[in-house]
Amino acid sequence: MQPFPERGSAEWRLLDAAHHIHPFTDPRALAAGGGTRVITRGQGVSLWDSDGNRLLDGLAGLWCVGLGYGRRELVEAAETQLRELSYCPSFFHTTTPSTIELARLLAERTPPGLDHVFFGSSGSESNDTILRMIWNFWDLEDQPRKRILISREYAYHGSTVAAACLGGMSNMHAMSGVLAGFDHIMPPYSYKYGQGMTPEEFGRRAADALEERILLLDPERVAAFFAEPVQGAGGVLVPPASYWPRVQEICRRYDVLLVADEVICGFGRTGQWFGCDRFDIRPDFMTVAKGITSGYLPLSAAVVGERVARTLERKGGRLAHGYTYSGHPVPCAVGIATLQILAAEGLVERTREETGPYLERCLREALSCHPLVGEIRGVGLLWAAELVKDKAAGQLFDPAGEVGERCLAHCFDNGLLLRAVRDALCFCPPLVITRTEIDEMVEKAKKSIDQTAREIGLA
Ligand code: PXG
Repeated sequence: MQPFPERGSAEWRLLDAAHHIHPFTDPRALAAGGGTRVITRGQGVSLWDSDGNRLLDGLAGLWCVGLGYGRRELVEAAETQLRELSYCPSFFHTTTPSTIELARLLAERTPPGLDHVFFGSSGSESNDTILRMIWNFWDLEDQPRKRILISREYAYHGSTVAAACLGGMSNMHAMSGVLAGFDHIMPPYSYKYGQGMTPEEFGRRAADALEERILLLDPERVAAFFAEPVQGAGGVLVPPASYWPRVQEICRRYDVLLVADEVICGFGRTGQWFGCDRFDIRPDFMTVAKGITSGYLPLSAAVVGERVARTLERKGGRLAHGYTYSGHPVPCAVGIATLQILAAEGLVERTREETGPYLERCLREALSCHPLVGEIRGVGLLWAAELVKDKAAGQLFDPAGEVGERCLAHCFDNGLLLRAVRDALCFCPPLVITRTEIDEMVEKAKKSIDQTAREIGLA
């Protein structure tokens, strides 16, 4: 039974405006746009709103619903666990079978040497966990001066205080400042920073920015480098092949720990189980969340590599860190079921060999020659089409974001949910998407881009 009454769309909108604060939303813009869209149902890659309109979800919720909506197996996994044991802490020398089993499965699936798992409920929490472990690690290794964290501009690592400082989003820094000890370097965003260079050259240049910063700050003070294999919410920034090998070499040279934030890239998104597999990255930590439960329930994990795990175990004593929901059995049960379905249905391979390449082909055929589209970039089922002011000159819009916003509104009206990062239209559909649904998604996106181009006089 539904625990709330039936209400019409207008009433939901009024109540929402009165009582609900939306994340990353300007309330005045929300009101000016007619209020919130109330989503009531989902199945596969489709969502329906309270007015009965169907929307194709091209963003897998918020980069998370890998298996699509309405999966019976995930609902049953949650229900079975809820009936059997609805909660149990992991604090007092206790835990549950689903918690242990998911930790085992993660250790098995992640790259070699990443075998120890600390659970949380969000990517932000797990990045905070990792950060505390890093500082603790360097203290235990008698290098207490190693405190500085480096990440990249446009990085998103979460919204807790530490994660917001770690991220490189200027609007977030503007809201509450950045604590000392967090530093940001240029991201491998070739369209913006790499014009005139070959991808090989630019990849090295972007990686060298890390070395230059470490030297500037003093290697003895730099604790770790946090980075996504492919920056997702930064606008799907795919690094050139030369980037990751060099970044890893630099981290090793200056003994800087490497954290791979796999919150978006994990669980098949790039056509491999993890972005680390795709780019041959061997990090000291991995952050996972989102796709781990296909977004059905909140769950995240800090996966800890051998070097840090050994030090914490031998010298760390009692870990002074933990969340009420660390290792919660219900999301863990859904996580197990998610991993099982990903494997049983071959969704990682399918993304790599079939749907990913098909999406790329469709995007290139539909949009490569479009006067508004400067670049199409991506990997697996994670893509972006960068809308630009001057395609011939490789020039972005300034200020950024207005055209992307406008295009997104057309997408909505055309029954397609996407995300615009600045002016990059991002595609991150559920991994279960079919070719026919990919056709529909790209067709609707093209129609919306055409409408936008006409409006701004670029068609
Ligand atoms: N790391 C990465 C790489 C993420 O994408 C987080 C950490 C934080 O996870 P939680 O579960 O704390 O949200 C994320 C989350 C956007 C958007 O605007 C993206 C995310 C969250 C909110 C908005 O695209 N990613």
